[in-house]
Amino acid sequence: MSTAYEVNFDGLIGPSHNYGGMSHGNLASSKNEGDVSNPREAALQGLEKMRLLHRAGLKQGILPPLPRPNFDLLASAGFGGSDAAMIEAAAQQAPALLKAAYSASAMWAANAATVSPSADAADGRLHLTSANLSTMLHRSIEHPDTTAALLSIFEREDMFAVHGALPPHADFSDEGAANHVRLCAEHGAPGVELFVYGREPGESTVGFPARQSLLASQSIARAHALSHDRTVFARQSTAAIDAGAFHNDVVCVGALETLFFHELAFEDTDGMLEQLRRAADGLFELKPVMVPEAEVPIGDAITSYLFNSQLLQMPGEDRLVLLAPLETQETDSTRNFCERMVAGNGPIGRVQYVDVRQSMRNGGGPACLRLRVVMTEVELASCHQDVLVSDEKIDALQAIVSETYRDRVVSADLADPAFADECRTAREQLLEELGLSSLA
Ligand code: SUG
Repeated sequence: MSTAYEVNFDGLIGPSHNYGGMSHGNLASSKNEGDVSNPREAALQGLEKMRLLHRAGLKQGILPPLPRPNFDLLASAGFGGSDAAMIEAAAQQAPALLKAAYSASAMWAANAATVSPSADAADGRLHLTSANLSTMLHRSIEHPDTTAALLSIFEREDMFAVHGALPPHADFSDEGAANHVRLCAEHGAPGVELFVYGREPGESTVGFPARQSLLASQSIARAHALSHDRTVFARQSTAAIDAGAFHNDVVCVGALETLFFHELAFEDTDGMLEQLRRAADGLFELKPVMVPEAEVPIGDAITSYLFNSQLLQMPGEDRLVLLAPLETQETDSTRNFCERMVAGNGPIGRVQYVDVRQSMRNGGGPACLRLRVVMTEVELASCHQDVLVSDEKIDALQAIVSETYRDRVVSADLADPAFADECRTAREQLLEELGLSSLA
């Protein structure tokens, strides 16, 4: 087995970050609709989180912001002429569409793709499938640009297989790694992949939308050449979705042998754990950590984002570290739970809090902001190097953000063609720093 690292690729928050209220079923997005956003602060917070993990000795990468506004969406809706003419007409005739075209939602890189490391794939390649994100209009426009970015970063076809998104139909609806957990003894060893879905093909649901379909999860497992015996499909509970867990990663996170989840996360918890144990047989012993509803009500889990934390193996620490949002510290039940948990002798030994409030107010915690890519040393050395983080790279990106991003955006700003120019200029500078100018 070759040495492998879990590399976190975080989405660099784009200059058009705003509170659009566009994600039905995502309580934070609905609650903060129309509030003033601060894209500069958002991007700086995200970059500080990357710096923290880099300094802790972890491998950290960056995914670039996508071009916004997305003029293809406006053109699909019949708007034409110059960029300024399209924006002005859309602002008048279809403001909701203009908002979708401007969304910076690609920052939530956990939704960019589903990733299977080469240790799990029969063909020995690292597989990435871009998510179609077909449930929400503003997110469904991400995947062509996401695929292009992934192809630029993971170029070598002998090592990496980048798959385009699944068909844009509800039966195939796919939200990427937010509904996928990989467990293993160590990153480079073969693992078990858990796919969590909320809906079967053809099934209609009431209440909040179930964004991940079983067919999508099964299709990805096949395309990634995963072993049938090491793959588990489990259903997300309707109670969790209706409480606001629009993705499984709002109520569950896993790393190495540990699965940390809320009591109400799964439709059949015992069945899911039994399947996982069987799939892990001979590889590792599963360490489940279930948080009871009686200790942390699901409503608190969702507003505090206890589970939308990064569960990390930090160099030099025996037990795992939970990198949680500040909101988890500010919520009594989750803070108390964390204190009890680390005082015990379970697999999670420390909780560290980070400020990602700008993202949180749209329903994105620390875990939403990153896509985990387990890479061998050779794979890491063979991907596009300019997206890998160093302190100097963070400094350079923060300088661009400080200079080119606004510190205040409201929906009326989207109607101003000058804002589109600013967004383009900022992105071009960031792309240059990331050696990805070909994506401009
Ligand atoms: O898809 N919010 C995102 C949040 C995604 C969080 N990702 C994970 N849990 N992995 C979503 O609902 C809100 C955008 C707005 O309303 O402006 C939004 O898209």
